[in-house]
Amino acid sequence: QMGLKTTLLGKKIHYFEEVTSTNSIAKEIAASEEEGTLVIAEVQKGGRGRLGREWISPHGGIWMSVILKPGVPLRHASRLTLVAGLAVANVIRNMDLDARIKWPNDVRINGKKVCGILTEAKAEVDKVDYVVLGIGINVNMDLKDIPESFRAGSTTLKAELGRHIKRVSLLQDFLFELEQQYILFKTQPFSHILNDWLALSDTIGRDVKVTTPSRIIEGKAVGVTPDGALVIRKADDTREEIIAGRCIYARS
Ligand code: BT5
Repeated sequence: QMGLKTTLLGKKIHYFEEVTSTNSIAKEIAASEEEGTLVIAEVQKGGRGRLGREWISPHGGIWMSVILKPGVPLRHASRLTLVAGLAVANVIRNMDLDARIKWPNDVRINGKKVCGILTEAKAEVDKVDYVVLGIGINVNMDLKDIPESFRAGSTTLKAELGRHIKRVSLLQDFLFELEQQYILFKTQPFSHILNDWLALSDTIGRDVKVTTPSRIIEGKAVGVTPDGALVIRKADDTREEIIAGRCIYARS
């Protein structure tokens, strides 16, 4: 037994030694599962990032997907990315590490990525049937387990703390925190969560370059809309809202 402190999240857990992607499995079973069901694996052979990118998932990390059925309009599904990022950042900060969130989905320590989040939703007309919240946390891997091309921008909790971390306790703490944030998400105006998110994000105020599948937008990140879109003020002083993209901080 996992000894979970949650009532909803992790009530049912599908545990695997090895999968292609926990998000893919979660999406396959989501329709017939209750909200809160978890898919978790020791290793992912085809871990996915956003926009077809890969997520390196060797032994020692936490690779999991949470099935949620918040019944919100599809345009609000991306809010859950912020909810999950906030929960991960809070839990890592409780370990005395200075975790910050880079819009939209990276949790980083000293500028290095320790966690990524992949939110996938299915909607009927406008209301979501389910949201699969995929969360990858680099816990006990050695940096050499991360391919050289990604290593410079990545870190693990073990590398930051200089010790091995008990993954089960971390998972318990994280699920508890995520459940708290999810309850707030469902019961409070989203501005409350957004304020907490903004306090932990280091994106606002930065000069950024955001790449979307269709174009590149450069400017200063000046805010986040209630749906989690990044607001960029461009050189010509016009503003643009970007719902999804890869954000790179310009050197300053
Ligand atoms: C993400 O995408 O950050 C979302 C990652 C979500 C992973 C979870 S694990 C459980 C669930 N099942 C899945 O298949 N996925 C989810 P994105 O923002 O696109 O970032 C991807 C980029 O991060 C890659 O192109 C690399 O540069 C970098 N990267 C890949 N693996 C990494 C790792 N383990 N640690 C740090 N950076 C990594």
